Amino acid sequence: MSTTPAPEQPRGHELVVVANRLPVDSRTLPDGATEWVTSPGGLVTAMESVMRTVDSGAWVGWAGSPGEAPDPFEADGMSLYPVRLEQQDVERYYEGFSNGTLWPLYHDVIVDPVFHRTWWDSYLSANRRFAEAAAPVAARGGTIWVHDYQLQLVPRMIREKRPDVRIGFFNHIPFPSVELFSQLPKRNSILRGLLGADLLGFQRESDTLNFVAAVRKLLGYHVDGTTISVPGLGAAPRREVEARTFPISIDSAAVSALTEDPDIRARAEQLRHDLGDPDKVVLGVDRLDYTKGIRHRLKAWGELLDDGAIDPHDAVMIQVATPSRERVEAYRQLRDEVELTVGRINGEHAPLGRPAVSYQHHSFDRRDMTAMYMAADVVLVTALRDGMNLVAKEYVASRPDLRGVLVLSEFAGAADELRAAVLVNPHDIDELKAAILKALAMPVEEQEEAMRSLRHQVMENDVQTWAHDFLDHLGHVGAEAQAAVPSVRLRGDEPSDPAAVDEALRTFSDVPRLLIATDFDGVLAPIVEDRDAVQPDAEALAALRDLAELPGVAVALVSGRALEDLNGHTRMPSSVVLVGSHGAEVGALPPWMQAEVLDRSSLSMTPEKEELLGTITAELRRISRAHPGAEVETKPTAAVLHTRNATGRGGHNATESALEYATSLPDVTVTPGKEVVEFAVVHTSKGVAVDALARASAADAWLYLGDDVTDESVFATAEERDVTVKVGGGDTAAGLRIADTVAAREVLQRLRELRSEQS
Ligand code: ADQ
Repeated sequence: MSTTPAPEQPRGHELVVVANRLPVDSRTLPDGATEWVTSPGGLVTAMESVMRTVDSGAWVGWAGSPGEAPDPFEADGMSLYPVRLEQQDVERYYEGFSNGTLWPLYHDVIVDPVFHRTWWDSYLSANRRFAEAAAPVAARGGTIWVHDYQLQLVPRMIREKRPDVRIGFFNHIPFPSVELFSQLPKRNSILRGLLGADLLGFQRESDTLNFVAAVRKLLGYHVDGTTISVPGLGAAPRREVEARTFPISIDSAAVSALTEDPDIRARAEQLRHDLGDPDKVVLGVDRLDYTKGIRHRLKAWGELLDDGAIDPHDAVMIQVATPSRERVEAYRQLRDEVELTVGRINGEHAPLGRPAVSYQHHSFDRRDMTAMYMAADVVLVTALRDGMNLVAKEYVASRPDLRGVLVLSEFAGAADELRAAVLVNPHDIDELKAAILKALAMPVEEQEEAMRSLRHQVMENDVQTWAHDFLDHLGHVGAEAQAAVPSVRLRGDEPSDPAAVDEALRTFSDVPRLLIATDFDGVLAPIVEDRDAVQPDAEALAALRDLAELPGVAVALVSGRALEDLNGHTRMPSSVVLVGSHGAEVGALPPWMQAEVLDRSSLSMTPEKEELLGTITAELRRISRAHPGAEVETKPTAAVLHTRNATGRGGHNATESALEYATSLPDVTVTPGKEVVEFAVVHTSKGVAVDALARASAADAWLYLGDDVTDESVFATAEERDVTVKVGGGDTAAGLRIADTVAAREVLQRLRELRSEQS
């Protein structure tokens, strides 16, 4: 394959695929040089077709050998960006957490999942490396498509770096029921990681529904059908994420076309001959994986021979078992068992000079695979659990002659579409035996009828349609998500026309039930260098106190400060609600407010969160020591790095280090503000808090005054009747702008005046 170094992509790639493996393998030539060979998986074929429709496509993944990664290079019209994995990552991230923990758990614990905390650490850091490789190479507004269970944290990690791109995720394996998924350590981090995507694709409807149920039960997010409402990260607004079923397929036309090749036809005939020209050839093709039900299949075959229901002179079974994950213990054991069973069956039943089971533990090229499918009278797909199972579809595509019978496990995703197959429960060995006998005895007309229906399904729905459907859909939901991000309504520093402000206040104060909420620093008190020396505007506070006494008016102070700190500086009466730590701490509510509306569950601290907070605080302290003047504030649910007093570029560098550190923390809400970065271990924002307060006070409309980026999360949730006021300059989603704290005081006094006139 010809490869060249990747050319610079100054504008980035329109479509970026991220998968554990790059679609190439390296091969060492006799002279010691290496060359890249395309590995012809289904995903590669699918992507080739979509990559042709975009100007510039890229693929990010591991090149297959541990240690230093090769430089990016160009192959088959695609830019490939290798990700570095050390030997330890291969052991912990790939063989460990991906294939020792997630794989068995997601396949209904056919074998016991194993978990080690070091595996999780490695999964986290490897996912970060994939995200870091993918984020910078996508074009502005481009699309990033992340694949499979090894990379479930990547969507969120990319979103934090690139809120402008559309992110899709496809899960190739099943998604387990919520009861099983709940066993997974770090389950919520995985869900949050996935929810960084705009669109999540699953193989079967049941997978989609399982995922949505897990989100609802474990994260408590609001769900409408399979659309999930995800609270914004930090200052970001709430987002809608869609989960949807996209059954994967194969390059059906290409497989079907191979059957016309005279050489492949000849191979198929030769194969039957080499097996001793039996009446029937039965075929199984699988990666040697415990999910594929190879043991069950061999047991059924062995018993049929033991019973005398099958004569080994008439029927031969070929079992192709591709080597897989041989360093994982469960796979080593499986190989031993399968090989022992094959040996026993052959020892007891094979006629002289030919096998009862022909066992092939190696790879074949596409042409040989097609020859095998053409030679097989029956293909057995007996998976105990399988995302889709492409072998089932490949067999169907290889039979334009309409001959042959597919025996298909109902636990394979393919069973949802391939209803005309002989469907079985492979756990029931008697049922499996009966299905094999039925398939072997099926009359030709019946075979043709079933195969015609199966082919209709497989030829119409190929992998190209699958990829295009997914990307089309991502285009739609991504566009909606981007439209939902509030566009900036006001730019620059110019305050709004005072008449317009007054008009808005008049209309607002006519509404029966009001919530008046405001930020503290920068609105009720000028920003000062020493946070403890803050001087609130006494008259503004007085106006708020008075407003809180008026009928139909609820008043709240919403601040990034810790609740206790906020209380200390404002000394508000109990009629005013205090909200601290960006919504994570809510003070006492007046008796008439509906406390149950405020979802306190997300606010509760667990021992796990306490520990996490301790780790974060220690790391932020380390960063602040390295940058003199930077300080760390601790709150009950958050740690905050303040850089206002750092010297020189120290503030900038400390912030950069903190944000870099943040990418390793998927279970933390990171909120950058003015010379401050907050790490909260409970997930909320000022917007979430104001929304909840408005509901708790049954307000018909609310007004909010804020000056900081963290206040944008409130502005973003405003509806038509709500009034949003930005204090000071800068782009904002607020509808009105006033100059400073003096103007803020005037707004509150004017509201008091207007509302008092009514009562
Ligand atoms: P896999 O578990 O790898 O994929 P599967 O869908 O059966 O399973 O695909 C296996 C592929 O490997 C087929 O294309 C098959 O032809 C090929 N293959 C098997 N043995 C071979 C051999 N010895 N030589 C050459 N080729 C061989 C995961 C999920 C599946 C899901 C796919 C795609 O576990 O459920 O269908 O991803 O999403």
